[in-house]
Amino acid sequence: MEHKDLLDALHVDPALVTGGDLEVTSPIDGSVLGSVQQDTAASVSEKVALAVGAFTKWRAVPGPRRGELVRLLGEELRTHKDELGRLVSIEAGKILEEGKGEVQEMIDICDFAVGLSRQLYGLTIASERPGHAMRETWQPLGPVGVISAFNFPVAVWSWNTALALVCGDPVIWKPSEKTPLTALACQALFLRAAERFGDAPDGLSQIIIGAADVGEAMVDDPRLPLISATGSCAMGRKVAPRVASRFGRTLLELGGNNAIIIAPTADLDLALRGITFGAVGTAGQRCTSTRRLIVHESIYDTVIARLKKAYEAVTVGNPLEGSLVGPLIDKQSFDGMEAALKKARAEGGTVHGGGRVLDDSLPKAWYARPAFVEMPKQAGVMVEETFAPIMYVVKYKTFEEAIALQNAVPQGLSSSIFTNDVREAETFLSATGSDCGIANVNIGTSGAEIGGAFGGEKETGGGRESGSDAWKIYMRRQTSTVNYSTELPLAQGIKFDI
Ligand code: UN1
Repeated sequence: MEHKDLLDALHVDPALVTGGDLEVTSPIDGSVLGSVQQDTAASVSEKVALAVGAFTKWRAVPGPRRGELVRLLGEELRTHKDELGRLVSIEAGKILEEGKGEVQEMIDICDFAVGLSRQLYGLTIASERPGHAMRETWQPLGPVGVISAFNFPVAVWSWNTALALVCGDPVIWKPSEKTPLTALACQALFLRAAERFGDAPDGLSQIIIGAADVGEAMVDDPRLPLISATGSCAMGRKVAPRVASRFGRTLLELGGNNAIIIAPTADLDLALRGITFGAVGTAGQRCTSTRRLIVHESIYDTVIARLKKAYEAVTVGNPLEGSLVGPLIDKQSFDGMEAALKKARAEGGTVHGGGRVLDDSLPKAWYARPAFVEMPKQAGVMVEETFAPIMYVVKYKTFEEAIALQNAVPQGLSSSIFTNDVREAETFLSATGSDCGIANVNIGTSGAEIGGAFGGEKETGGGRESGSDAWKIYMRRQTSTVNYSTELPLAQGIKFDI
């Protein structure tokens, strides 16, 4: 299917994807997919006003009824999974299998949110005063601003939107300016769900398109009590203080520099599969991609030999035609990869793989062979996140050293260990183990399910979204004490009689 037919099948109004001032291209071959109209600070302000209006109505709708809208959105996503997955591949360059996987992640969070819509539970708390009842409830927060990145162009919106909607909050979404078409497709599917729902207020879900200036208008708007932003640490470093200065809340999902430890007892067949998916999958462009490998010295040579074989077998090419690795998103990304490999060589690294491919047949696209680099020690380029398929490998002697290496980077998103030693596995997951938001055993660093809270510590930003109790950030907590007695005793036994 051509992208135009896909947009049609996804019910995107053709007028929205032509004649605009932002050209959209496919990383697969550099071809132009359309052009969309960018927002301005003024149009962002109007959209926020509409969202505020929607909030006053939506917050009064019972949670389970709000869940019904999300159930319908999930149905639309199920019906359109193949088309949306394919459009994700065309616009973001990830392989079809992963494009569809991303849509499945959207369906999963919708299912989760529907169940949640009948919970949203608080607490009852023992009061120290006779004839008093104390409770804690969760109330809708207000319109939520969502900023997402090109690499998960649709799933991140759904993680936020499915939860925000059942929590009673409208959403305004600024997708990456590299992937506006998939965003328009999500919005079209949302509008179909809203139509079937019947009485959803206008402006429950809206999109703003544009670059950083448009994002700033949203970030600075005090009518948006929560800004949920996914992207680089550099972006988060700008967004967080701006939102904090107006006492807004942020949910930040920033960079990762994720490591896998390969212990002497590791099942190397499992480990190799976990490493390759984590390091070369999505062309190394997941926030959870495996960027560092910490290997016990006793198995180092075996692991390197097996990695060489695995990397040679990886197919790089058109993501719609069965390759395992698609293109990088753009030239800047490729240049970043080249610069990192150059730096790694200068720091004494031995590079396996890397380099541009398919430039003859696809001169406007940026395909690279994934690379792994044997480093003499963990330093320099290895502690930086390069959003490309590069994995650095170092040796370790003692388990304590492996954990120290794992933790010695500024980011703290995902981590994993391959071991069959229960002491190592449990220590890795303990207070003295991995310092990351995600810590896995005998599974790679990427590809988390939606049921758990997703996010990381340190420069990853500390936010948690998707499963578990991540919904609480989309709500305001209220503590209430009700006096059903005929006295007015004061807490802490204070006497204050007139
Ligand atoms: C991201 O790269 O921004 O755990 C999100 C994973 C996916 C999400 C990645 N479920 O790899």
